[in-house]
Amino acid sequence: MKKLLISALCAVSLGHASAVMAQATWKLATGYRAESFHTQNIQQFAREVEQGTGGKLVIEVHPNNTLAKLNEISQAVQQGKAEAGETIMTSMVKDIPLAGADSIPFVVSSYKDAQRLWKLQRPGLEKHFAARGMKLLYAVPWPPQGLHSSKPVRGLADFKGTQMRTYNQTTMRIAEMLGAKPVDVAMVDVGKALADGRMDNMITSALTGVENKVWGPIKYYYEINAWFPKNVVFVSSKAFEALRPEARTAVLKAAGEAEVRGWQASQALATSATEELRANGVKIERISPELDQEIKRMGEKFSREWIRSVGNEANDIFVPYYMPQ
Ligand code: PCA
Repeated sequence: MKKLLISALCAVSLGHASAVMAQATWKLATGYRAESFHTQNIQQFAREVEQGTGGKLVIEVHPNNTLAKLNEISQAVQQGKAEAGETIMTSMVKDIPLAGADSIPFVVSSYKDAQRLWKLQRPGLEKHFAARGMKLLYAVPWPPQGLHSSKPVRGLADFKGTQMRTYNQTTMRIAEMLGAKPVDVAMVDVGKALADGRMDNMITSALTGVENKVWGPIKYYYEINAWFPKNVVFVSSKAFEALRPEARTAVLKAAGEAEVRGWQASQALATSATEELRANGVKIERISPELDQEIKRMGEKFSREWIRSVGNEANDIFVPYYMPQ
């Protein structure tokens, strides 16, 4: 009897141990603030994953560059410092040139086209992520990128020698092409850089202007709709594969829903943020047709450089993008 009891007890505790072992916590690093709509969306994704897995998988979100800096998040996941991460895709262009497809100026000018481009970009990107031991979960765009400036911008000459805030290699190259001095400033430090007089202008969303309360130093916003950069959320393949099949399915389901929700939020914020800039005294204007032509030409030069750096994979995206069946 005693023997029986002991073996029954062992079975109970073994059962318990395997349940505990099946529980996992993922640290997810992001370089954006907790209040950012991207981070809020991730928080909801985390809640849905927790519910969908019956509490077997907990995702702990570490915002604001606290676990790893924005540009180092993909390495942090590859090195196992975090199980999961979110970064802006273009932060990875050195390693994966294809990641820059969404930030070529003047290719995409609407959410609908941004969605088409994402569908074409995703398969190639997934392969590159997989080759580095990562699984891509979902991507959400920032609202369209416009030009914020402290002074009116009428022609290319108005960029010459100005301090242009950049947030990655792509925006740095654009600043160079415009004859401006690139000043690297993280999204979370834009307000301070403006207050310190370290920047005169920047190309980013109206939303990023609002989140950093740029009014005051920034007096003009030009809706040039230059590109729709995306943030991408990913996890180490090892962490993902360690999950039970049902948990994997729950993660992918929640990721699909987060993607749809994120695109809707981005689109709604695109309009409301521009209105908020206006309400705070920023003049919302259009650039002159001459400048428009000049920056479009610069966009073409940028895309030629990009295609050269990517090679054949660029065709897989842009042939169907420009010639849909
Ligand atoms: N905001 C981020 C990236 C793109 C955007 O709209 C930033 O300015 O850093």
